[in-house]
Amino acid sequence: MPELFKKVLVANRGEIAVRVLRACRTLGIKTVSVYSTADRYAVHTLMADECYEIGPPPPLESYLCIDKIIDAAKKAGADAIHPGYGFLAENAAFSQACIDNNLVFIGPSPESIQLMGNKVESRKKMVNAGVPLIPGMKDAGESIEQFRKAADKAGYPVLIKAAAGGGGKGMRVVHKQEELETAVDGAKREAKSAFGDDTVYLEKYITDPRHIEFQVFADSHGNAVHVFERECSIQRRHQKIVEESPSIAVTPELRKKMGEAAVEVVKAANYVNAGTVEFLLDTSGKFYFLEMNTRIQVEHPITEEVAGVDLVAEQLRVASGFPLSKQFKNLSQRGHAIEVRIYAEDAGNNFMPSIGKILLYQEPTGPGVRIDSGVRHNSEVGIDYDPIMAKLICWGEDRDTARARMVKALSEYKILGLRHSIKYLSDIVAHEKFGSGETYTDFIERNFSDWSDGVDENMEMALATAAVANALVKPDHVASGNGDMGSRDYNPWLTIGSWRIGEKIK
Ligand code: MV4
Repeated sequence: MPELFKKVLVANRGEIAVRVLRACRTLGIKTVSVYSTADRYAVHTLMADECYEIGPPPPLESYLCIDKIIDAAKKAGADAIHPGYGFLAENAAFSQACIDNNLVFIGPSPESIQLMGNKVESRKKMVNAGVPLIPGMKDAGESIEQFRKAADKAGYPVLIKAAAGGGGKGMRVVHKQEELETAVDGAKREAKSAFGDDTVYLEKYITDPRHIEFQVFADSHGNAVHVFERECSIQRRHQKIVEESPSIAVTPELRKKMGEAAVEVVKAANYVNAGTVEFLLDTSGKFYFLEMNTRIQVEHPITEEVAGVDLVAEQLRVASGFPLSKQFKNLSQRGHAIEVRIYAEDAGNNFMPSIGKILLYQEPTGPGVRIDSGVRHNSEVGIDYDPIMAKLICWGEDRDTARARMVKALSEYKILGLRHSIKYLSDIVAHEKFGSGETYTDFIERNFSDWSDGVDENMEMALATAAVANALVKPDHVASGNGDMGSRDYNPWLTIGSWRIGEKIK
């Protein structure tokens, strides 16, 4: 009989580190965090039972430094390392280094990570497994003649992609033959500089697709399941903005077919632990394997809410050697969940990162409202890392209830001291086209390319002044007509609406 880990090191920071630390606590596992000097007082640092400094703020000198993290794990006597997402999560060398040092990497094998990191190799593997692929090259392209032939066969438009790619880097759309050679050369150059590998290949370009991904899970005893889909079509420059589950484009029949294909991918890759199989769904309802992400993802909570499972706790159990727990063998979907990512950035000004100290931090709550956050009152948001502060996840019996809860929760979410994306997110979720489910990958470009928050700096200053004045008013001096507020703490943040303090008046 396997035994749960006694102590786990979390090789990450921010909201995902906090999420993993929570799961460890739920299972009674002792926790170790690592932190850069910029994160000395971060939530994840202070929350663990033990913490180890691993270097200066730049990721290459701390959160990406394999040796320092392995050293910390050994010093602490940890049994296993959870990599979260980003940083070293999909680094085969890190997964291998854990094995070499007698530590369990909470994730798949180095071989699975490597296979899925190479899009040409993973395509080859999936052809053999009978998983539907986007029409295109069976191998990396060598000569321009090969690209011409493949493009003619697939039919224009086509897409040039980097084998080492993913996340959109090194992609070029080609509409006619005359543009092909330039696009191949450009894609090669970009791939070389982004990944140190200039291997590129060609696929038919799917127009107006939806991005549908399946959560998958496999144990080390040969069991593999899917935990339904997430629709992540609402993106901006390959950054997801809103995710939901279930997808309104997926019927029960399609779910069955796509889910079976996702499980085939898992089996063909000898995959163990949590993963995500991405598909494109075209306008005619055909689906194609896109890639597999070999990590727990940012948007995993919507799956947890709809399926009623704890994916991170299951990662810990499965990595300890347990078979999939019984709730994973009898899964069903209930209701609808939506997630938005709360970033420290200025959505009204080209999404410039916004740095500084959080002066006031107030999270919403209520039925169906969940927040996974990595910050609190007085947290510093710096320039060294991805500026995600938190995720807000709303669940409801149906999509409209989840949406209404999201809009309400966003209106109660108060973060002062930095620019943030709350109003932008609220406008998206409340948008008529979002309501009707026209959520294709060009949703943002189509409907939000000229979005502005409509807040003028003078008005903001006036509102800030009014809020301070209001905060100084004693409850029994509040104007009548508001019910029996006299007996409560008067809190102006609840009703003041979506204003914030920006850089200019800090
Ligand atoms: C595609 C595609 C259309 N046709 N492949 C973007 C990120 C990378 N993982 C794959 N991507 C795409 N691959 C073919 N053959 C369109 C995209 C794409 C996209 C995919 C999912 C979500 C948002 C997207 C936004 C632009 C392009």
